[in-house]
Amino acid sequence: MVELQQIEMIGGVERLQDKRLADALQVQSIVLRETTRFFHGQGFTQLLPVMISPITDPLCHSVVDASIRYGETTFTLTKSMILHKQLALMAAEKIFIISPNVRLEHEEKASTGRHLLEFTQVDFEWKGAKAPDIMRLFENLYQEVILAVQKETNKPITALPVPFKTYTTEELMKHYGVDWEPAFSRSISEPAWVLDHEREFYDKEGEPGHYLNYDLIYPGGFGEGLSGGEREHEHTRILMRMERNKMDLRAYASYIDAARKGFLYPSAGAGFGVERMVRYLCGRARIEDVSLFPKVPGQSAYHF
Ligand code: ASN
Repeated sequence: MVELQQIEMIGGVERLQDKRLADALQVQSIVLRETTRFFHGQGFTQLLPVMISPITDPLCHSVVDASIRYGETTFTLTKSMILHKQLALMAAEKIFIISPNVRLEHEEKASTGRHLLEFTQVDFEWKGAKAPDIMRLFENLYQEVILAVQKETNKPITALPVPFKTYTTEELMKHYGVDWEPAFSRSISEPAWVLDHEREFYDKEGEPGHYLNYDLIYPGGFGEGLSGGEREHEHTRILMRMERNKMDLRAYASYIDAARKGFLYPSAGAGFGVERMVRYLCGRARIEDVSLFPKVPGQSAYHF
C-alpha cells in the first residue's frame, strides 16, 4: 500500500496556505477581471482557447515536443494561439483569449525565474491595426489594472506615465550586448517598449532586416512581459519568411493554403503573460512564487 504521507512534494502542499500566495491569487483575479472588462469595453470578442491542433506557434527557440497522436492526426499542445488568432479574424474584427499555453522548456530556462512549462497568456489581435494602436491599447489596459490593484490591495504601486518610453533592439544591443534584456530591465524604473526583434515568421518585416514588432519590458529585472507585432498575411511573404526560418512547410500546409486563398488579413496584436504580470505586481523573486500549481523547467517529479 502506498504510504501517502511519505510522498515528497515539490515545495510541499503546505505552500498553498502561504499568505503571499493568497495575495498573488487576489492580484491575479483582479488582473483577469479588469482585462476581461477592458477588452469587452473596447469592442473585443472573447474567444475560447484552442488547446490541441495540428498546427501551433513554431516559436523561435526549441522546446521539448508535446504532441498527441489521435487516429490519423498528430495534435500538438498550444504554444500560443497566434495562427488561430489570424484565422479567427475571419469571424470577428477584434478578438482576445485567456489562453493556456504549454511550452516544455529545456532546463536552462529554470534560471530565468520567469518560465513555466504551463502558463496563461492574454492573447489579442485586431484586424487592420498597426503597432502604435496595440501599444496604446495595452498602456490603457495596464493603467486600469494598476488602478484596480491599488484600490483593492495595499500594494505600493503607482499609476504610470504613458506612453511608455520606446527603444530599439539595435540601440540596446550596442549598449548592453546581444543578451541586452536582463541588464536593460534592471536599468529602467518604468515599463518600456522595445521595437524590432528578429524572430518568428509571422511578425511583419518592414524595411528588410527590420521587424514591425514590440516587446514590453518590466523594470527591476522582471524582464519581458508582452510580445506582439504587425503580421505577415500575404501568401508569398509567408512562404518566404517560413523558408528563411527553415520551417517544415508541409506541417503548416493548411495555414499556408488559407493564406493562398486570401483568408488572412493585415492585423496586429500581442500576448501578455498573466503569471509574469502578477509576479511583477507582487514583486516576487520567481514566477512559481505566484502560481498555485507551478511546473518549473528542469524539475521532473510532480504531484499536482
Ligand atoms: N502572443 C504572441 C503574439 O501575439 C506570440 C507568442 O506568444 N509567441 O505575437
